[in-house]
Amino acid sequence: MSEGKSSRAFIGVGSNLNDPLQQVNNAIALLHELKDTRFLAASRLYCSRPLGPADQPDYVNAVVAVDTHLPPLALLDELQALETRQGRARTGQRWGPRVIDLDLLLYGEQTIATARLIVPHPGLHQRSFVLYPLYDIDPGLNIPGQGPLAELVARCKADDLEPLTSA
Ligand code: PH2
Ligand code: MG
Ligand code: MG
Repeated sequence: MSEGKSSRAFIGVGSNLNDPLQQVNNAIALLHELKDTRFLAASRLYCSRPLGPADQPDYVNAVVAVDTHLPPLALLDELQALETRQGRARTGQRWGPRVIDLDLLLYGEQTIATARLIVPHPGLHQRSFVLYPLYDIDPGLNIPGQGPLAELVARCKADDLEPLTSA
């Protein structure tokens, strides 16, 4: 990785099609190779009941932490390229099933609201499948505009979520 200051970013990983467990593991492997970026940690993997249309398979979800020199939109470009490389078609219905989903959840302490990118990721603060994996990696984290992650986790039920791994 190049010299100079980097930003800590968190990436949500999700899949509920074509062997989701393998899709998520594959995505985590690919995230190790992101340019200008140091891979820091992956959360446990979770089985998660679908948010949105109920007539779709359960998801496997995880969160990855990186330190990156890529600016937010360049990182988003890389994540979307990985989604495409892993067979994601960008035509699916909103909140519908997908082979792989890589969401830029947090980028340092930044708040971003543009047509292409909203950070922190909308809904993050109330989604069990994001909050619990984030907590695995960085329990002291503060969510811009929302407050301490620990408080959000304490308020969020986990009855739709089950850890698959203990790492
Ligand atoms: N992603 C969605 C819609 N619904 N549900 C779960 N449990 N996990 C997800 O990652 C997820 C979802 C759209 O990105
Ligand atoms: Mg997405
Ligand atoms: Mg998503």
